[in-house]
This record gives sequence, structure tokens and C-alpha cells, in this order.
Amino acid sequence: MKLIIAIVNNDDSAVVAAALTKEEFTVTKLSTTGGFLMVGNTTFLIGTEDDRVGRCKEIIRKHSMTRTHSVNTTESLGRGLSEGALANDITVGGATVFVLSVDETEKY
Ligand code: 2BA
Repeated sequence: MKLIIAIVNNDDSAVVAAALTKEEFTVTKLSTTGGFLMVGNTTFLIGTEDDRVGRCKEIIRKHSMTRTHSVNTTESLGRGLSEGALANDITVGGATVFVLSVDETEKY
């Protein structure tokens, strides 16, 4: 058993959730905020059998778009970074995915 944690852009989250549930993955959606941009994103928790991890990642990859986000220098200074530490445009996502081994799962 694995727990997949996938951080996805809010704009893609509905499509990702629909595609996962259509293929009978069980999904929990959390409203989260990226610590760097302080912009809302969506974190999915997906518990699944080991042999379905690959398919789950394929679905997430297929529906998660890469985007460019503009950050001005003043904004970066507010986060404690030195001037020039950031380019004005940064690339965000597709998705950031972690796969964790699960020792045990129970439902009551
Ligand atoms: P944020 O933390 O808001 O980061 C948004 C984007 O800003 C990142 O895109 C990356 O391009 C850039 N970025 C993040 N931290 C940076 C830093 N210290 N210096 C320069 N640029 C930085 P992604 O890598 O696609 O990440 C999108 C979102 O996924 C992140 O939002 C965060 O919520 C999550 N995430 C990504 N990697 C993570 C990790 N290793 N652990 C936990 N959450 C992660």
C-alpha cells in the first residue's frame, strides 16, 4: 500500500480529481497554500495498492499543466530573499508528487 501526496495547481484540481475518481482511486482533497508564492494550491491524498501507483501518477501528469508565475523583486524581498535572488518569472508545476510506503491502513 502507498500513500501518494500530490500538490496540484488549483486550476487543474477539478479535472485531476474527476479523472482519478473515474478510475476508482479514492481521493481526499485538501486546500493548501504554497510557502513560497503564498498562493492557494490543492493537495491530494491518495491511498492505493502498489501496482496502481504508476497509473495514478500518469493521470496526475496528464492533467497538470506547467505555468509561469510572475514575481516582482519587492515580493521576494518580503520573503527574506536578497534582491536579484529571483527572476521575474518562475515556472510552477505541473504537479509535485511524493509516494510514501504505508505500513497499515484501517477503516472503522
Ligand atoms: P510554492 O512554495 O508557492 O512554490 C511555487 C514555485 O516557486 C515552485 O514551483 C518553484 O518554481 C518556486 N520556488 C519554490 N520555492 C522556491 C525557493 N526557495 N527559491 C526559488 N524558487 C522557489 P513548484 O516547484 O512547481 O512547486 C509548486 C508548489 O508545490 C509549491 O508552491 C509548494 O506548495 C509545493 N511543493 C513543491 N515542492 C515541494 C516540496 N519539496 N515539499 C513540499 N511542498 C512542495
